[in-house]
Amino acid sequence: MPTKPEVLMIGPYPAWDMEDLDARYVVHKLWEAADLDRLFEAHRDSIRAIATRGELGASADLMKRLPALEIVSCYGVGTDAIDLSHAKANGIRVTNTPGVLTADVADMAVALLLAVARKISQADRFVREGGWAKGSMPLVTRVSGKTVGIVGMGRVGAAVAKRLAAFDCEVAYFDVSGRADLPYEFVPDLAELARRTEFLIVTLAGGASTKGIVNASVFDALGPDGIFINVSRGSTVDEAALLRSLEAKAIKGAGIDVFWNEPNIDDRLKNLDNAVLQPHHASGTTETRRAMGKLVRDNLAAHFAGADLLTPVV
Ligand code: 8YV
Repeated sequence: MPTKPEVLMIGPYPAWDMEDLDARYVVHKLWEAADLDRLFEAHRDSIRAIATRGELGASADLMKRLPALEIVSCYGVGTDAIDLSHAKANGIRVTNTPGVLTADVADMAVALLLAVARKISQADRFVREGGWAKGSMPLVTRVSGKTVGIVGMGRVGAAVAKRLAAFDCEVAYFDVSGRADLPYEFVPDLAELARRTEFLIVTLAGGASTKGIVNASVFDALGPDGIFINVSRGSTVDEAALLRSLEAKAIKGAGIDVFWNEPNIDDRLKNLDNAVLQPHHASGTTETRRAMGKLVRDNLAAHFAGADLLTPVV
């Protein structure tokens, strides 16, 4: 019987994926290893694949410790935490999970916008804590028909735009270039987009080119009636500037799924009554996570069978 390929997992997947991976491969679980040096010493020449997650990635240092590494398969579309140039330079293939999570992430962007504008969390507490019996819920903000700026018109950005167009919103967007295939207005200056729109939704890819791109001047331009939503990566935002704007009510509110220091986020965020927080869970539905896991497993299987990868990045 041929020996099973060895795979290093950086973080766990749901049970249905773990069962399948454990059956097909010798799986080394980084998060369970008591002694990492011993794990690398014992298996450095036999680990041929890494299975990681979007937010966990794979650094060059990690890949360098595995000279037999052939492929990094990422459970997530964002590959900003994977050192792609190191992988490319060393013939290490990389796959991700595009497409299958687009709808859920776009749904979450709209859900967060509605939650912040309509104060869904506060209203829920108002009912549970007896406020309703004493008086009326304060008035909130309409979403339908407003102007929305989307920062990053990729797959997710386009799916958010489509949803908000159905809310009769007027959509404009910022990106490195305009898209001729879409009917929305392209605004090449991010602060200008923020100035012209009431809601700003970030759907950019993470990484060096977008780091801190949403900065203090963008929040100033968004202004006190503005609502900010981020379902991309925490790194795209100057989080200190966001905190200052929310604390000073220089913007109306924010819906945030992604942060700088996940999962140990800045405590100041937890004290804000004008922010709705999510635990990086925009793709976290059973349906999407099943599809993501299958894509990771199918990419690994294709690699070891010598077949074409389904969703190669590098
Ligand atoms: C996941 C993500 O939450 O797709 C991405 O880039 O960050 C998310 O879909 C993550 O990869 C799951 O751990």
